[in-house]
Amino acid sequence: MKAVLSTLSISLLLAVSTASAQTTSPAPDAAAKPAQAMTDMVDGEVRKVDKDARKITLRHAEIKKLDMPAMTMVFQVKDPAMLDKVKAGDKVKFKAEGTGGALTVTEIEPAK
Ligand SMILES: [Cu+2]
Repeated sequence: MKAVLSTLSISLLLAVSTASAQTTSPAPDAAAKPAQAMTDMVDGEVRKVDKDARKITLRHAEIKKLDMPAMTMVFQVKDPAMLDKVKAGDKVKFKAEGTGGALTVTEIEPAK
């Protein structure tokens, strides 16, 4: 995991120095940011919502950030109000964070 992080940092540094070397206007840098944010959102489908337990079961695509293959699993949610926006069967995009073995959904939105 540490090696992966260092490689990522190096890639980022390289990307930044390459970008500044080529900079003729600030436009390319601004365009790169939304694309980066998009890669954080994971495709999923809601299987089950459990408001009382603040849990949601999601069938999700690969989560590269967390080194996790596609699967169906239970997540906790950061805010139970998030569960009012989705229901079983919905296609969603979400963000998850790992904290000591338990994964928490920090953002979720219906997929178009
Ligand atoms: Cu998983």
